[in-house]
This record gives sequence, structure tokens and C-alpha cells, in this order.
Amino acid sequence: MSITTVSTTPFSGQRPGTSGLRKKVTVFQQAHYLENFVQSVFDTLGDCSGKTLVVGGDGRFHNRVAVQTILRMAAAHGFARVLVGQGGILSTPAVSCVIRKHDALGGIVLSASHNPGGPDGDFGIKYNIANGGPAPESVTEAIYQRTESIREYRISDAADIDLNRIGAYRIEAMAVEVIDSVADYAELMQQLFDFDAIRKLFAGGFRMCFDGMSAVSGPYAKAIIEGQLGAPAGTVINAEPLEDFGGHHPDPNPVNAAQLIELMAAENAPDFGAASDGDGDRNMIVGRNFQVTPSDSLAVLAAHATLAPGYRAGLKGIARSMPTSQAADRVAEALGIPCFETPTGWKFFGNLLDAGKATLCGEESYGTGSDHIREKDGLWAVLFWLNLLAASGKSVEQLVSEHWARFGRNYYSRHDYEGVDAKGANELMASLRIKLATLPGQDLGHYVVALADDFEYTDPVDGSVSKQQGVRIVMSNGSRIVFRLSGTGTEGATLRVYLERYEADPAHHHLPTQQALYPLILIAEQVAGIAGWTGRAHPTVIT
Ligand code: VG1
Ligand code: CO
Repeated sequence: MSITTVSTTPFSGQRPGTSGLRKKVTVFQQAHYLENFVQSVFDTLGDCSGKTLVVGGDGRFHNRVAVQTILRMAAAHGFARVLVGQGGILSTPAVSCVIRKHDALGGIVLSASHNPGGPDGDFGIKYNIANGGPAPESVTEAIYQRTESIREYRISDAADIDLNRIGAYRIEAMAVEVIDSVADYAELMQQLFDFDAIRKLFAGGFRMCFDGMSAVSGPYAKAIIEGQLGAPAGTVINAEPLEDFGGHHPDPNPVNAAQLIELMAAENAPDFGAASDGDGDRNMIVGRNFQVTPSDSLAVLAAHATLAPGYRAGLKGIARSMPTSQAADRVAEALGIPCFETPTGWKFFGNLLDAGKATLCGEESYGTGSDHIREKDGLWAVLFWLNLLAASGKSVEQLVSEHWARFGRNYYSRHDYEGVDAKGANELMASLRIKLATLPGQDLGHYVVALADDFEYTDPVDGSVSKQQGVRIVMSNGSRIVFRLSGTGTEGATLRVYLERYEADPAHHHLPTQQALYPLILIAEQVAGIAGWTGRAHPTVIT
């Protein structure tokens, strides 16, 4: 074994987006592409002697190749120890959990999350810091700057290690431990939720379906829901992580998890349905013929949090991304705790969680989490719901309907225009920004504009400022339209239009969502000229 220095030249465009660097697999397969990025991460970290690194991914195509490369480079950079999940597998929340539990310096997550996988699909890489959370913008920006000037990287020529076998290995002077992918995470879940109560629920005949979407959550859900909580075998479907996710989009929303939605609408539907995404950090919650929007899920969990042992002491605060509905704000107000509004992306929650300002966090994009780790956590949300169902004896629909009756309903939907021409999408946003000053006070039919701006966030902990985080048009009655461009795609641009309408009167709580939002949908087109700029008359995905 020896360490060599390889000369290289920079690749343009290695700037991490909302959640890491995501590109086509074929881009990552180019010689030196992954190595340049990893060396830039290591250079940004500086001296790593004596330090521990965690490495794992969602098992998508190219995962194993990338893990072996990163191990050889970590050895060359002088890490003392690397913890890697068996088979190279660790869900995103599991990486966060393992970093925290083992006092690691940080971790590398290999995933493009909900993006499709396989040789023609997407791949991604993300660095997480010592708190277990995604690196903040100051760090990702420093990594990016480094990629622009990189001239060489260092790597060991050691042979591949056997990722399939749990045990201790050595590369150069560095110890490698292949660890059980599930154990640390499962132990943490047991501390947070009432496993006895959930066991009793299943023993009483309660039926559930968890759709692993052939992605990373399957082994976690099987071990915990079937193994530890006693749900019958077959409760977890599509449980085996596949390199191409079975050709599906591992994105847990009603459009992509159609199999689960169909099952939950059937005559003899289970009591509870759930799904998770490629890397296990998203969740979708479904009752019998009843879909829960992620924004409502956050609000319901917050309102009932003290039913779960890990949250019995109450919540310090709630944080949500700006486009997420304001349902959680009403719960925070009732509880007398603060509610924070952050830009899109989990990295913005880290400081609030570290500072003890927030306990629960959520995003409209099927992401929910808490201060137990520093990533959003799909299975955690599902277990939280199971705990609420067991402790309250109510159904999903009952819990949500009662929530609306108490707090009012925030009708909510996101319209995505995927893979549109980037130039048109950028021009749409630019033309919206020009209009912002003229919008307040305008009468748009059903609504009068109260505020129109480009969301800017000042982190209350470190004072860092993030600009241009989404154009929002807020009406005088609190209804909103938000426009932003996705930062996770790999082709063209994706325009996201977020629509929200508040309805206090329970007599109006059971309209079809798109109908309830129709006047706002028309205003969005009228104000932004979506069809003109994108050439699309309709969104590609509505959630
Ligand atoms: C999307 C979601 C955002 C989420 C991000 C990463 O980002 O909107 O809420 O944090 O994906 O989630 P964007 O920039 O495409 O809107 V994951 O599960 O892909 O790591
Ligand atoms: Co994800």
C-alpha cells in the first residue's frame, strides 16, 4: 500500500445546491470528478489526524464505487478512523445519527435523494458537519471555491475492502469499521417513542403498509416496524434497496407512490400508510383514503408531541421552511412557543436546533424532523405518527380533521414545472422580481396583495444572510403564492409554485384542494406568466 498524489484540473459547476452536489451518474463517472470534489471537502476541513469520518449512501448505482474511492482518499488525508455502513448503505438520517453518537468530525452522504437512479439516473454527494447536519452555506461555498482551483488529490492504492462483512479493516494507517446500517438508528428511535404502546396496537390487529420504494428505508423499516414492533411480515413493501429503485422515482408523494395510494383507497385498506424516499429522509403519511399534506403533518405532530416519550417535556420552538404552510405557526402560537421561517433546505435548521431554539422542523416537501438528529427523518415521522395513533386511539383522518376544526385549515399545494428551459425559468423569476414593488395594494379579484418580496433570511444564531430564497406574494388574509427554482435537479430548471389558502370555517374544510386553491392558481399564472415563459400550460407534478 502506498499513497500517491494525482494531478488534476478543475471541473466547472461543482457548486452544491439545496442539498449537496447532484449530477448525472455519467458526470460522476468521469475520471477525477468525484476525487476533485472529495479532495476539496478534505482541503476545507484541514488537518484530520485523530478524527473520525462517517461514510454511507442510499445504495443507488455507483454508491459502492464511490465509497471505495472515498475510503482510499480519507486514508491518504490522515483520518484515524472511518465508519461505513454495511454494503455502503446508510440512510441520510442514519448518517446524522452515527456522526453524533460516535463524535465524528463529519460524514459524507452519497445520494441524490428523490432523484431517479441507475446508470442513466442521478448521483450525489453531500458533506455533513460534526453536529450531524448538512454543512452550512459558508462551508459548501468554501468547498466550491476549492474545486475551482484544485490541482491535485491524494489517494491510497489499497485494494477494495469487503463492504458486505461487518468488521474491522485497515487502509494505510486508517481504521475502517464496517458497521450495521440500522443498529445505532434503531436504538435512538426506541428512546423517543413508546414502542410498547405501538406493539400493543399491532397486536390488536392494526394494519399498516410502509412503502420503501425500493430505496434505503426498507431495511430500517423492516427491522423496526416488523422486527421490533411486531407488525406482520409483508407490512413493509418494496423493502429491498435496488440500484435503480426498480426504475421508479423514489419520491414519496401521491404521484410517485401510486401503488400505496391505490392500496389505501381500496375497500379493505390498512389503517395507516407511509412511504419514504431514496435516502430515507422524507415521509408521506396516509390514512384510509386520506392523504396528509406534509405541512399539516408537522402541525399535527407539534400539537400532540407530548404524547411521545421523547417530547414529553414539550417543544422549545418550531421551524419551517418559508414555502411550508403556516399551519404550524398556529400551533406554535397556541403553545406559546416561537415559530421560525427559514429558506428551503435542511441546512438552515441546524443552528436553530443546536441553539435549542427549535425542537421540531418541517418542510412542505415531505420532510419532517426534530432535534434528535440534524437531518429530516422519514421513518422517525412514521414512528411518531404510530405513537400518536396508539396513544390517542384515533384514526389519521380523525386526528387531522379535529386539528382543522381547532386551528382552521391551510389548504396547500405545490405545482412543479419540471425540466423546463433554464433561460425561460430565470427570466420568469427576474420579471417577477421587477414587479414586486408594484404589487402591494393591488386588487387581484378575490385577493388584495399585502406583501410581495424576495425572501431573505438572517440566521438568528450566527447572523449569516441568505438572499433570493423565493418570491412570495402574501395576500391580506394570509393566503400566499410562492415561486422559486429548484436547487436539486440535474436537467434544465424546475419551477416550483407553492399555493396556500387559510380557511377558518369547518363548514368549508372538505373541498378538493385544487378547487379550494383555484383562484390562487389563476392569479399565479396572471402574475408570473408561467405558460409564456416555460411553454407549459400545466404543471408536470402536483402535490
Ligand atoms: C427540494 C425540496 C426541499 C428539500 C430538498 C432536499 O429542494 O424542495 O424542501 O430540502 O429537495 O430534499 P429543491 O431545491 O429542489 O426545491 V432531499 O430528500 O432531495 O435531500
Ligand atoms: Co431525501
